[in-house]
Amino acid sequence: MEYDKVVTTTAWSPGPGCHGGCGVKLYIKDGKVVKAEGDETHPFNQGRACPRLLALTQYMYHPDRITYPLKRVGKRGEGKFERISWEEALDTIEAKLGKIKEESGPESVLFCQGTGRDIGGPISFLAYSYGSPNWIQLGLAGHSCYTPRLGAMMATYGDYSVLDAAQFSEKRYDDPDYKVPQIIMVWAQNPMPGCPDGFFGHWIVDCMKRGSKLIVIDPRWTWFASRAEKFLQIRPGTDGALAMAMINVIISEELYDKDFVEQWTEGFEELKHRAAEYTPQKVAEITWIPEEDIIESARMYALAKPAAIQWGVPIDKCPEGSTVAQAITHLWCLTGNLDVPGGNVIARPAYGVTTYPFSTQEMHELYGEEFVKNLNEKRIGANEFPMVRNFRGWAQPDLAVKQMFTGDPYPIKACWIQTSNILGGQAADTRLHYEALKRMDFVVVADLFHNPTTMAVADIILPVASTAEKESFRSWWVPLQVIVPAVEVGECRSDWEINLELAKRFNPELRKRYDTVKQLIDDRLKPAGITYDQLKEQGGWVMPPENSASRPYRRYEKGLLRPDGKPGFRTTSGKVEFASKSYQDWGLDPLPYYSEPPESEVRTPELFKKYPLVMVTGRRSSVFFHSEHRMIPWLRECDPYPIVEINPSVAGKMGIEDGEWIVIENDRGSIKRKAQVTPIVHPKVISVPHGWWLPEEDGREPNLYGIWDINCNNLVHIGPGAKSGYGGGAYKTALVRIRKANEAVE
Ligand SMILES: Nc1nc2c(c(=O)[nH]1)N[C@H]1C(S)=C(S)[C@@H](COP(=O)(O)OP(=O)(O)OC[C@H]3O[C@@H](n4cnc5c(=O)[nH]c(N)nc54)[C@H](O)[C@@H]3O)O[C@H]1N2
Ligand SMILES: Nc1nc2c(c(=O)[nH]1)N[C@H]1C(S)=C(S)[C@@H](COP(=O)(O)OP(=O)(O)OC[C@H]3O[C@@H](n4cnc5c(=O)[nH]c(N)nc54)[C@H](O)[C@@H]3O)O[C@H]1N2
Ligand SMILES: [Mo]
Repeated sequence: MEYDKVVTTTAWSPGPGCHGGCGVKLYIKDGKVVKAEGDETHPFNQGRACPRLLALTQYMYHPDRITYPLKRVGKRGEGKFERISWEEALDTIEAKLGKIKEESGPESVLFCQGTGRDIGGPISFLAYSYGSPNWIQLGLAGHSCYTPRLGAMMATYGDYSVLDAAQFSEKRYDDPDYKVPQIIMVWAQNPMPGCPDGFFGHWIVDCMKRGSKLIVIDPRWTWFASRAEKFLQIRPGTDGALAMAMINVIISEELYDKDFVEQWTEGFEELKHRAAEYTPQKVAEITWIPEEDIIESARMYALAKPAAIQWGVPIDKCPEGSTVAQAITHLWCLTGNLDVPGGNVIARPAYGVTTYPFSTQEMHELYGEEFVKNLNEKRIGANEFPMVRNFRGWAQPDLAVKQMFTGDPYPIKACWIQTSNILGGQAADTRLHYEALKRMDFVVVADLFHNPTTMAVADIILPVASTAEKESFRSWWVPLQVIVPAVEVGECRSDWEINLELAKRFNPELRKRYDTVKQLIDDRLKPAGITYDQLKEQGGWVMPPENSASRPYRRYEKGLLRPDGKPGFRTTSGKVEFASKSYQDWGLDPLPYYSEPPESEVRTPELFKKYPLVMVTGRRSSVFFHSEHRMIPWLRECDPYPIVEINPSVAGKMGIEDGEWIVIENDRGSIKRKAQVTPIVHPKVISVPHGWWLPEEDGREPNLYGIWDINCNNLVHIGPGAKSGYGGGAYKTALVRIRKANEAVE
């Protein structure tokens, strides 16, 4: 085929979904994208692309895509919407939210996002310009996605880390300073379909090709597990105990890095004392992992130089996720694998550019200390949880949903929902969030497609531009890169464009600063000394130079991490803190410990008799991003049904055949799933993918695209909550039972 032009850009939602970063080429013919593929010159993905990117054209030009603003004309849930102009949509929003601000205060509006697509920047900008402190992932119980891990690393050494796959150097694996990790511990993650949190999953395969060996910790045989030296088939939610036992082995056998520990850390004796409680023998019982496997894995990891850990979201979803993450963080600190080639390197946003204020530190840099202080007065959860107050800018989701009912300490009147399908994917306890959202006076959803949330509660829907239609930028983590618009579709506008326009209406001061989105981007790019157009001209991306704070290695030796320029880490002590002073200040145990899942064979044995299976939800599919893409033909064909994976020993006993529809239930309700009988799951566990709704079904109430029948979050509770306010969303540990669909309910 002949093309009119090829546009080189970055793909970062909407389209492929995901946490982004891939360089892509979009082929344009007659004003339309006709083909999308990976850009082989881009250091992030080196030409590779996921199925969702390859299906971009089906996504962009799907007949169901919303391409102009809509207002609801029938009752909520009737599915009657009418086309309106952008002017009418924005005027209505301005008037309604303006009135709510006047009558109830700006804090009574929640600004709700889903996971970290290209949204944290625009939505926080709008929330703060409007005056609301309540920027939130509504429904994400315990804010259990990445935040507990980020918080633990920040509290331990004042920065975040990721596995070093040479991603911080444009030469990648050929960089002479780089070393391949001898051992990679893939812990509670399946990075290939997921590419989570700025990490490209295939980098692990690249490392394997160059010699890395794997230890995999998962209740399920993943592709990586089947190729690992050691596969630890763990009981869901017990990772904290396993990490403590590994620390125990590494300390008692003196396998830790003595020089690093002595020179750069403190709190070692306290940690040693705490870890002594967690003998491999005791932990073997807790975790279902044989004692010798725990010991051998700890030795393998500690003796390998370098070694790295790549970890996933189930850690956050453990009870007290921030303490589990702390224990795992200690593993790479104890073994001296912090910020060394092939270890867990410190990851900072490229050039210190903020696309998305990850932490309070960045909030201070963007908005000033006074602003953050005021924000905390009314931010939901900031007064109850010191870690929520001091570590990140978000509101706490479990308290927020309660407040939507109680109005205490102030009423919640409206939700602005942008990049989140709360009822189709994000929220634990779907019914609770459905009822909470129904109570709102006004709900705006900015999305590309209808979904159960738009159908149930949207009053206004704004049509959003895909990744191929927008101007944006990204500094998570490297390279610093721009997103370049290739075409236009209908009347769709980018999240930045929508939010900047509304922000100016609520805060006219902004008119003086930003006429266009590009001006705003240029402002954010200032720390890099480059403009959007310059970056676009030079190919769209740039890597931070050597010896800068956003490039490894061993920055703690060079004085590149602390604001005072001294060697050491960005903690009060300047050291890695095994006993965290921040945790202590926040009223938490300064040392890591294990706590049992809220429902389990150990904690609730009576319940376990009734519901003897652990339901692990949410393993990622490479053709879907959460609840997205179910309507895209090429993608749905690869993963057509809402399934449940069941071990043959369990299915056999119950006479369940592969492919048969079955019921999964607990005291909270029941759902239907198609059985996939497979030995890859542990016999005491079933694995249930999340985010399922059926776009081909009736979207109107009461059906709502079938969510009450198939969304697994009907069976997931929001959990008792973690002490820190972060962690413990019970998405991986609910107890359930299964039965054939044709059996009568007891
Ligand atoms: N059972 C279970 N539930 C889970 C999980 C689990 O493991 N198990 N995981 C949880 C986790 S970790 C997370 S982070 C949440 C995620 O939950 P969400 O991030 O809410 O994910 P989605 O349900 O896909 O909803 C995203 C919506 O935003 C739209 N969208 C996509 N990109 C953009 C964009 O750039 N702009 C705009 N305006 N709209 C966009 C999509 O069309 C879709 O309707 O789900 C949680 N839910
Ligand atoms: N294609 C695609 N990519 C995605 C997403 C998507 O929906 N689709 N979602 C994005 C988001 S927001 C996130 S947070 C990431 C999440 O991506 P991951 O962190 O990889 O999370 P999961 O796929 O939920 O689980 C990973 C593995 O952990 C195992 N597991 C489950 N429970 C436990 C446990 O208690 N302990 C241990 N050790 N293992 C456990 C599962 O069996 C699974 O193999 O992916 C991101 N990337
Ligand atoms: Mo997530």
